[in-house]
Amino acid sequence: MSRLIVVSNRVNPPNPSEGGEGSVGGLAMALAAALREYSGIWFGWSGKTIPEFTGQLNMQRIEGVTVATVDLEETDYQEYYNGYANKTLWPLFHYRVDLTAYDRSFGEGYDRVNRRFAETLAPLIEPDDIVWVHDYHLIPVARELRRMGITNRIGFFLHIPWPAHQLVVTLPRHRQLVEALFDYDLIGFQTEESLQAFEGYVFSEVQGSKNARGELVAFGRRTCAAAFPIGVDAQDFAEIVKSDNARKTYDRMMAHSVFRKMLVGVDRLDYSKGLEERLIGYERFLHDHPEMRREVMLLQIAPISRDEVEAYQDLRSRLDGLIGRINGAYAEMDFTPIRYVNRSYRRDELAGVYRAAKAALVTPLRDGMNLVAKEYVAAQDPEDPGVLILSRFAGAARQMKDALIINPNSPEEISDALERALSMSLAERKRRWESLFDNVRREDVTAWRDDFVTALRARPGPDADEQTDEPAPVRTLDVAARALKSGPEARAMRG
Ligand code: GDG
Repeated sequence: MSRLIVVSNRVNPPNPSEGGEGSVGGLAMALAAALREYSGIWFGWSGKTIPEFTGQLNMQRIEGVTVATVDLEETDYQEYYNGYANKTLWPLFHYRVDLTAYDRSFGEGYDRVNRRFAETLAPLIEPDDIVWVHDYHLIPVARELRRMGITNRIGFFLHIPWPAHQLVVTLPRHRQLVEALFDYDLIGFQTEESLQAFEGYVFSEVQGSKNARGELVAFGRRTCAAAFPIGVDAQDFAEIVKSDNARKTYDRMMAHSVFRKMLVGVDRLDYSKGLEERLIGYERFLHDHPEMRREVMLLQIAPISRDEVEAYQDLRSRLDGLIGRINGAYAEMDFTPIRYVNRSYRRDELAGVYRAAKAALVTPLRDGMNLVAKEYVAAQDPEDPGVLILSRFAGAARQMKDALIINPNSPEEISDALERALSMSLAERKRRWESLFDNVRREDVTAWRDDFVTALRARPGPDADEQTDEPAPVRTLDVAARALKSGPEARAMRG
């Protein structure tokens, strides 16, 4: 079988025997699971900077995964990572035009680093390899590899939302960015909504079309785009929750919340996660339900993220102020309504925390998917499950319809959902959880990976006959789209 080469900005295989300590990003968990299954290489940035770029590869074997990394220059780090990735694409793709920096030097740094990555990676690629590039940091990698004559199948998966057309066109180089995506054989999005937004851009901005095979045609090229909702390793999570460390953490949390119901939030400290809106919703709940004040407490775990970027520093100080205000107003001598923690925990400890929580608040303003929602469900006790309160703007809301779905911009909706979750009957909690867990288990990380890799392998190689670019009759298009779609029907079709 052909090798798989995974390319992502950071290369960070978590150590499962240590409970995955240190791996805060959702991406790392998902990719390590994929690479242990297929032989291959994980390529990306080492996380280190040096005075001058050398292109020297560091090869290592970490946790059963062959890892190849390269160091970047300080200017690369500032322009590509802190700049174009974290100050331009991240805010824009999360609908925060107000926080988006449109700085030309960032775009130049982004192109330069993507070229450097491609030049370092190209010698590692063997003729039969398939290459899977991840996320918004690395969109132009395929373009650069193609320029060097690499004809292997290359796929791309976007972990964050693809935004509406009107937002994409605020980018000065939007056309160039989208054109670069047409150098991939397959483009994966988290949701149908993102897929449709991308197609909307292609059809109306660059007069692209779909051909009879369901491929997108534009810029004189064709590619295939589909939704592949990412999942978690549900089986593994359900096992971790039985480990000693998870049980100890569970006992500790239960002991600290005697006579109270614990609510939990777990998020990187990021403005897309709706932390302020969540706390304001919780404050509204405390205000509107004096009878329940002594029955609840909120544990918010929020490891610091991207703290060199001003918007993240600002958010951190606003959160400090907000939490101080709420605790000041509602605390008693023996009770603090919000416990706020800026460090990260081991994965098994997190599992114990999830299990001890009667409800989870997952309230992003925009999120590609959100793995915390799925982990929370995977960690519940089937005989006494907690309730998931989930933002309609998380990609996960498309699959997790039995959560209490809320609009995170509305403090009233958050407050009402809390009231409902805390007074929900055991029968309703079980019914909702069973349906959620069924989905989390079926649409897990293995299904995601296999769906994507199978679809990429199925793409015609460079020697394939020319295909028709005639516009498709509508019925044929539907069939092609369905065949590509991930999900239970598609998997059932493949057996
Ligand atoms: C991007 C997209 C998409 C958090 N705190 C700790 C910890 N975590 C882990 C969680 C979860 C992961 O980090 C966060 O994943 P999310 O999906 O919530 O969010 P992003 O990091 O923004 O990820 C997102 C994802 O990519 C995958 O495609 O779902 O939409 O934005 O796994 O458990 N892990 C540990 N200690 C912590 O304190 N060990």
